[in-house]
Amino acid sequence: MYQKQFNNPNTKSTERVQTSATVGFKNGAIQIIIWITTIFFFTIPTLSETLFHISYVFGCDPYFRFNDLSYQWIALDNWTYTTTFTVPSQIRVRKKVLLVFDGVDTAASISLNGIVVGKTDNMFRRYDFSVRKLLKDGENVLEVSLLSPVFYSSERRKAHSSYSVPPECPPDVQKGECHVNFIRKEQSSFSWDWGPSFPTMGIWKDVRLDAFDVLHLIQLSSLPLYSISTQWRLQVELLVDAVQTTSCQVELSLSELDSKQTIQNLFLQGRLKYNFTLHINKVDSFKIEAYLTSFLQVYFRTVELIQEPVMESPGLSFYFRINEKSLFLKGSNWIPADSFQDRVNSAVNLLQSAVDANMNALRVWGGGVYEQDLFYNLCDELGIMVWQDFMFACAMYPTEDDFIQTVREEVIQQVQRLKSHPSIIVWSGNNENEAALATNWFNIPASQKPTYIKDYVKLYVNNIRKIVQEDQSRPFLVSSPTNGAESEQEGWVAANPYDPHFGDVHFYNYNMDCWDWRTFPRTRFASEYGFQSWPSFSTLEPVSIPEDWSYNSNFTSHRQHHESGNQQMLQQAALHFNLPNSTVPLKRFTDTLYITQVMQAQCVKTQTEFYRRSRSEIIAGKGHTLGALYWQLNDIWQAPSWSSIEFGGKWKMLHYFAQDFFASVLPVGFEDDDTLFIYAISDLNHDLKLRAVVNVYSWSDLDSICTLTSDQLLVSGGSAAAIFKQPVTSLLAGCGGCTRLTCLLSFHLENNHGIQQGPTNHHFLCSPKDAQGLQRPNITEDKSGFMVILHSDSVAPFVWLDVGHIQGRFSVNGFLIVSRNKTVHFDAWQPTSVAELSRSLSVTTLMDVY
Ligand code: BMA
Repeated sequence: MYQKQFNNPNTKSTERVQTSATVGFKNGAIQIIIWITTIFFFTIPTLSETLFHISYVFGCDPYFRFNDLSYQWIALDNWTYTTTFTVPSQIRVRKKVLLVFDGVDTAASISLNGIVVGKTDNMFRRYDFSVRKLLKDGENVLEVSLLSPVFYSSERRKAHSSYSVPPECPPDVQKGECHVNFIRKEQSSFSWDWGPSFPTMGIWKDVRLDAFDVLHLIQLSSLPLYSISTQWRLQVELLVDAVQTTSCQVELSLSELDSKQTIQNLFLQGRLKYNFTLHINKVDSFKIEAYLTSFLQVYFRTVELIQEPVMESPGLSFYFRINEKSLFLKGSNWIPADSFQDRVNSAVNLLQSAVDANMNALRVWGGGVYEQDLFYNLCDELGIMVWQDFMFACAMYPTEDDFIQTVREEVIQQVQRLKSHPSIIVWSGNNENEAALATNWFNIPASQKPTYIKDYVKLYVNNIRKIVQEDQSRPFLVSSPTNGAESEQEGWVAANPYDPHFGDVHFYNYNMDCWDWRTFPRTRFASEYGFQSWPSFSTLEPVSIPEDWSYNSNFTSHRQHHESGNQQMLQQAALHFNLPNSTVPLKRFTDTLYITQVMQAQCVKTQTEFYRRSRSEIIAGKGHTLGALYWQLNDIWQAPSWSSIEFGGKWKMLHYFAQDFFASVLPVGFEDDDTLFIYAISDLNHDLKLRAVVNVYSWSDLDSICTLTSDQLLVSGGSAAAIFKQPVTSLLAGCGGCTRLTCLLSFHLENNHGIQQGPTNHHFLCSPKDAQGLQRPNITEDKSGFMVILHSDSVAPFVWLDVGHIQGRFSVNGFLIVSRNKTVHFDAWQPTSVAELSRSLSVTTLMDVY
């Protein structure tokens, strides 16, 4: 048993005299006023530390080299956090005093002045304990005794003797801990296929005393609801703790919209929820608008998940209609931004990076945490739609009473906390658990399957779904992937939850050739797909030493948590690229990191473009794709993974590619039976008249050999249409001696004034490794301000600019050069200088790695 003692510096009480909450719309505010007595709160700040800070005490970054193994022992022991504090008299004289923990990670016994006040077993719940009688004059001692989460989980597993709840342990390659499904804690904290095992223990959110005499407002939430008959109404929910039964006046008003209501309400003694409805006279616009006030914002928007028969296709559609407009969801999947939640400060940067890559949606994946309020506030403001999973992933779960009870409380609290956020457009019960059952990941004998289905339905349908359905403002899906309405028909576990005719699909295949779009399923909604890559050297360097810097080092295989992942990346890359072969070991290593990023960017681009061009058509009964969320946006540490952003925020090549492949207007080129097609895709609200312009280049020359232009086409807003079609042989024949091996295509869309719409795209007619005439370009740089002008004397694919450790991003990167000059800007996220940037700048092109 280890004791950790904190001193108690400068604790102070803060008086919260405000007992009214104000919410707003546009330039005004809705007010919810309850006339009650003063509330006091008192923070106990020194407990807000997580256990793994101990590794810093030992002087080492837990992410350094093999420290995840070196520090394994920390989570195998029990720990006690102790603090002392004195309580101001205005707190102690109140009729009720609550000791509030916004988040304890995870299994703990809490005592105040030697008396146990309660226990915790769920990281995702807020806990409070009535402690007025236990508080003393002078020094109070608060103790939080944490059980090893590894030990706790294994004890729970042993107690569940009747049948196993798989998986028992993660695969060996993940070097993780067992039975994480028995503890209500971030599931990836026991290791994942992209993350280390750091089963944290500690107090990960605030601790305080809340003191009051009559009423305490614990949670305020509001939901704007729309129906044709009643139009808009605002459902306001107050979770109130009343010391005694009290009658109070509650005033709801929205002056701008001329809506006001005053209610005399009886608040019964105890903790109860009260619902009020404010009828709104008129909302002029469906536009999401925010007005920040002290407690809550109100936004008006509607969400529908459309699952209805589709012409010429078996199955049902699956797409989101927001404010009566069908939207293509473009984005990625969010995982925890750090193993140590209390040091996450990158949300702003990561979410801004998502928006900068033209994403409009993120899925908060079910093996992590319900994110902090700031995350959802930012999503509201930045216009990122959130697919919110509940925190269950890739496993079966127990359903004993106490487990169900703690999950119920977790779901009630999280829905109350999060439902006011318009950014959340759908709740989803779990990650891949329907698929795990249906396709028998865990080799459950057929005779036992009904038991697991019964448990599945009990947890996600009869409990979670029932609670969440009180929120009528957004849909609930039981799992992801799921067949949605069809899964329900089949008793909640469909025979094939990956059926492309229904719901959403997760798809991974590392053995196929990712340049061949025929290998991708033409789904209604692709909520996960992806390929791994390595982060850049500047990200790995701080957590490694020179002996680690080769693709075959112990470090390189240690950081890879996905079986055969490092080989798969090279195999995929080798299909189209020569693999790095430098005799200088460090260069060979950094070139290999680069080539994995090239491969990943190109693979995810091909797949995403396939989904986007499938939005308006049905081919062989499949299509009408209206969602592409690739796996995964961010990283939890410095390691190979499917992410497009490295730990620390640096954009991989994929993220730069996403800027283009998620652009609102986009030309996509592909071949079908040796015919080149170009599709014009538009996510805009209005129609465009477009033509495609195709430039044919030789790999050996910067001057275009010939230019082809399509007829003009009316492209409706929110559609994808073929705009150009020509057999490759006739195209090349008409273009002076070109062959598949000597030429490549670059193309863009233009409006009727000849103005380019959307980015320029390209299509390779062969693999770059077979290209004839591709030369090592001579690239020189002119730097002025934070701008680089590249001068090239030949065609150069995958040109990569890197400024090492300097935080920031380029305007474009990983691009194809088919012009003599290319200007690139650098957006610095930290103070830097032209001199520093110039010193750090390196330029790599595909030919440099051969
Ligand atoms: C998906 C996710 C994660 C995983 C990823 C890559 O299925 O839900 O569990 O990290 O695949 O394997």
